Amino acid sequence: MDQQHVMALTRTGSRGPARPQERRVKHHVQHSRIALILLAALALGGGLMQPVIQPAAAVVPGAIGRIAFQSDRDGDFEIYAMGPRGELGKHGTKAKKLTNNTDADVTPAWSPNGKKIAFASARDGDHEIYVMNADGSNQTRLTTVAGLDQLPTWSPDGSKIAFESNRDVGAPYFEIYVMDANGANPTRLTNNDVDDQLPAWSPDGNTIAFMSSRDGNQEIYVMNANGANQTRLTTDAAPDSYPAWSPDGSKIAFTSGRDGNQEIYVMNANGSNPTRLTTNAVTDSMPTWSPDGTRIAFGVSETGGSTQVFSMAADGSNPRRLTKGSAYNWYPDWQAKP
Ligand SMILES: [Ca+2]
Ligand SMILES: [Ca+2]
Ligand SMILES: [Ca+2]
Ligand SMILES: [Ca+2]
Repeated sequence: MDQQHVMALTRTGSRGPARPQERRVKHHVQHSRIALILLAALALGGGLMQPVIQPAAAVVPGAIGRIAFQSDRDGDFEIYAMGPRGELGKHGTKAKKLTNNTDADVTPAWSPNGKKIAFASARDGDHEIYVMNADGSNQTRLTTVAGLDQLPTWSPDGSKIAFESNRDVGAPYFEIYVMDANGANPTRLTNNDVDDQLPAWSPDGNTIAFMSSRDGNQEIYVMNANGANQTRLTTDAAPDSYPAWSPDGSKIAFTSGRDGNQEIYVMNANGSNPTRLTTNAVTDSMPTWSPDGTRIAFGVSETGGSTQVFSMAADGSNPRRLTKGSAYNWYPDWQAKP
């Protein structure tokens, strides 16, 4: 699994942890209330409040923002971001390259406020977690430990980042860790002789979904954000991986091979009612929800060797290809518009 996963990141791709948005929705509600109060004050008292009202009214938390992904279209993997309709069609725009170096930059994860991107990069010798602004500026390393640190996922309040790592000496397996958003206080949450990977923080902040092979094959699990109460949600002989929370926290999308090849599924957050969303002969993987919950972006391996980012409605209908070319375009992560 180690080698598989390294390969996944450097060539065949990997998936997107969930980007919790519920807190932003709460903020939106709060902002709306504040705006209403200010509007009332404005109506009663004149125009003094106008400058305050404007930014509050302009906030649309949970609105569909850009889609970050990793691509090797320029020779090695970099992080890119494109508009929600992708690079094709009348409304398409070319993706903007946010990193630029000769080593792998992979697995982007938008911060809950949509202003930063955490990602993994091998630029300093092995995979470490970095963070940068949404425009690619101010790229800062957060981890400094030998071993693969990758797959970051933010807590919904933006204060912490969970990730997977095989850093611990004598433990060649991946475990889930959490650290402060500035890289301080890394703490291991899982501890066993199998791989625990692909953390995805729930929108309410209480739960981290992840993939583990502890019961014989890859299954989706959840645990408390402090590592307690590790509980299995899937029970299928095929690999189940890449959990991604819906913005309201009620559902988890994931990848499974249970019907013959890799497809996207969705289940209730307690594991009930798994439902297949894609049906085709190629690999569909790495789901990420749009911040308004209406669509799911995911990676698709196409015949001929390229991989592309697609999106579809949350019920699996209306698939739309978002990237083009012959490169690997993988691992989408959907931004809540700041
Ligand atoms: Ca690079
Ligand atoms: Ca490292
Ligand atoms: Ca399984
Ligand atoms: Ca498929």
